Amino acid sequence: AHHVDYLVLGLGGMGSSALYHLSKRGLNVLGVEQFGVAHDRGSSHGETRIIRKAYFEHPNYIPLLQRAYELWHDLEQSSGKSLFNRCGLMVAGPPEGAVIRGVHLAEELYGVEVESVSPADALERFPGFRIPEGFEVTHEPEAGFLHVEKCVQTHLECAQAQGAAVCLNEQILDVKVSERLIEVTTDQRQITAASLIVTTGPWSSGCLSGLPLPLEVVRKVLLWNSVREPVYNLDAGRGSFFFDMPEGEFYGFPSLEGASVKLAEHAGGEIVGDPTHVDRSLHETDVPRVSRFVEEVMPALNPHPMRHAVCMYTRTPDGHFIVDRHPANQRVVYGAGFSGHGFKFASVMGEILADLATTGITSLPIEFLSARRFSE
Ligand code: PYC
Repeated sequence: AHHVDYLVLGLGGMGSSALYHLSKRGLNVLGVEQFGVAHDRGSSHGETRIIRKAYFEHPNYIPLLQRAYELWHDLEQSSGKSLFNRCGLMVAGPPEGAVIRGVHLAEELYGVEVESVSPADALERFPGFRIPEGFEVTHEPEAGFLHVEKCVQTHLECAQAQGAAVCLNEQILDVKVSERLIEVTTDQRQITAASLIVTTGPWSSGCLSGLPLPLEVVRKVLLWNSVREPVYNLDAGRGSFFFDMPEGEFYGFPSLEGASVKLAEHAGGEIVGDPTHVDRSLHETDVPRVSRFVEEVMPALNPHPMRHAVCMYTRTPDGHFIVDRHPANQRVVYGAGFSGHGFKFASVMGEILADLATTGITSLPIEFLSARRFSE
């Protein structure tokens, strides 16, 4: 069998970053990916991902976001690539809703910069949006979006320049973990490793079958709707947006090219049995909820999509990530269940996984992401 010191399985958002951080430390590391670089078969594709610090999901994420921001910046500096667009994020919802309250909690606890926007100012600052009556509007100027594929590609290119080995189009058939052995069988060979990092997204349960992780994979559809009036353009200063509507949570991005706006619903999604064979066609039922949101809130958009992409969320029961070590072998670490809000953390997750794999601990506060919470 081929032997390596560190083996990373899955080179999407999290794995490409883990490979980057391990190779940056001068370690002997190999990454194996079943598809290509920055492919569209998992959970790290579709042009854009929101990045923000006013983290309404839970304030425990904010220290990780502060580090994630630093690391995205470092990666931009060292690669010379522009990855993070600080176009800002508008959040709108009922003042007593969990989203708006969570935004203000982040402001109070961590001093995250958040502006309150009056209804009159919202009309002027966010043309093309019809804010529902009684909603509160906030704007986070340091938020924005990441160019998702470019982030993955840059982590991988830099990792390779630092000496990491990358094998693409190699399928994982079996992962054996015991106290004494880490052995991975692919469709091409056997690999033994002193340490293993599993970042296989929707394929995590398959790769960590000895560990019953409470993960559910869902099919998520991203839509691009054509623009009727040019009021959503990034180059005119427009930003990302997130709406906490009575019907659900809807989010989207400024128009990058002027012709369309990408948007989607955050909740819901059909359960995926086999992530390799998720249905990538557009179903009739994929459209109406987002169309109704567009008709109500974004009248300058066509309510019918001109293009779509299918992505997957890997959800945990509480919507929080799982980052931990394998109970049978502490040199096996994993990050899973990013539940549709993980990509912005990819930079810091790579660092955390590299810390855990090399020393067993990290100075970043991740206790709240431990798998123990499901057995306690
Ligand atoms: O993580 O900001 C986020 C997000 C919004 C919608 C889906 N994910």
